[in-house]
Amino acid sequence: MTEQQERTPVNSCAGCGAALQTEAPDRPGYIPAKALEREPAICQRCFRIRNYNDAASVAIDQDDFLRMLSRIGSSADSSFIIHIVDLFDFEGSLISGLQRFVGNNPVMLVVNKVDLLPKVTNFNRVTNWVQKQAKEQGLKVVDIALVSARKNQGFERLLAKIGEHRRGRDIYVVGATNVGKSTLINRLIRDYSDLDRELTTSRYPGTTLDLVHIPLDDGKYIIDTPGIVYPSRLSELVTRQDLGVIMPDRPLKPSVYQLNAGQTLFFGAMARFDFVQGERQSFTCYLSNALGIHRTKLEKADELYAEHRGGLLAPPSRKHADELPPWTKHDIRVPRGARCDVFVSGLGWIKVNGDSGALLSVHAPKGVKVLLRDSLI
Ligand SMILES: Nc1nc2c(ncn2[C@@H]2O[C@H](COP(=O)(O)OP(=O)(O)OP(=O)(O)O)[C@@H](O)[C@H]2O)c(=O)[nH]1
Ligand SMILES: [Mg+2]
Repeated sequence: MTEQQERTPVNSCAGCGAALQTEAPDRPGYIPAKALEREPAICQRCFRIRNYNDAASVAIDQDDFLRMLSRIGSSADSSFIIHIVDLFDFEGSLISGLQRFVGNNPVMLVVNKVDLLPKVTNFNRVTNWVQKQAKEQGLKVVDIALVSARKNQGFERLLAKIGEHRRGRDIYVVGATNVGKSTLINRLIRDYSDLDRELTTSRYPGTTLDLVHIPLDDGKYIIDTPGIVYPSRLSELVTRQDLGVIMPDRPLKPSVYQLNAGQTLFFGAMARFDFVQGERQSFTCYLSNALGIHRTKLEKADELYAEHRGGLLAPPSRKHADELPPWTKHDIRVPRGARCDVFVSGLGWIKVNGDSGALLSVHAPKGVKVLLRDSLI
């Protein structure tokens, strides 16, 4: 048996890594027997995602996956870890405690989806911001790179950095669901190798189901992994249809609201932003362009929500309104002179532009991460 066969079982799907089986169509890895001969063999689910853009979501066992991750860590210094985070959901997609899993193996932080930032963004500032955040989160990284796997931005530098730090090790690509792990590896395969391979990607979280080993020129592997599911990301809680609304697909067009204290913004019926106290100031919303924002008076907000949830205030639609957890209210004090964003994981952020401080209340589905951070832009 060659090393490659040993590591990449021939009986696993080349798109998502699931073990192939011909018995149960509704279980991961199902492939009709006659399709088994195709080379490379991909499961029916991957086939459907690629050709019809539809696929049932499949839950994988997170504990199994976390155990797998910690096995990477137990072999000290034998792997190079690329930790991908989504710039649109930075705090939501960062793996806190990654160090615990990966032991002494070097980690490089790759911040993906930079194409979503407005065209006029100052990227030096963003790089500094990422460095500072990573440090504050206690992440020990050998390097940081900003890229867009979709738009092929930052790849020359990314490759140079990988070349500098990898030193002949296998590369594990890890991250939360939907951050673009498989898209990034596909980009590397397509533009920087002669391999004829393609990993399955989709706009829904939970696409990759098991490890997928892809051979590198030096006999080592780059390994795609399933995403870690964090229920603190709004994007994990909404329906697939609503995900299409809250997840930006093109560069953000921030919208600016001049508010007086006592005014409220509704972001569909996904979240609510109350300006409770402070001088008149402007707030810049960095949210998917497809999500409707509705302004009202704070004193009328409860009533408006009760009456128009799922109608004027949507998504979610009336039919799906009860599938999201009820809102939790987060009281947030923005200090005088601070440059801050109110961040809602999976939804985006609201930049507070005033210097005079503010008292805010943010209502978001229970469990969703809401926090105040240094402003990104
Ligand atoms: N805007 C933008 N979208 C991206 C980028 N990279 C990936 N995506 C999109 O993000 C979604 C998820 O991409 P995947 O590559 O499947 O993500 P993943 O991390 O492998 O996801 P799992 O396998 O579910 O863990 C897809 O809709 C991609 O098109 C990027 O650089 N910019
Ligand atoms: Mg994937």
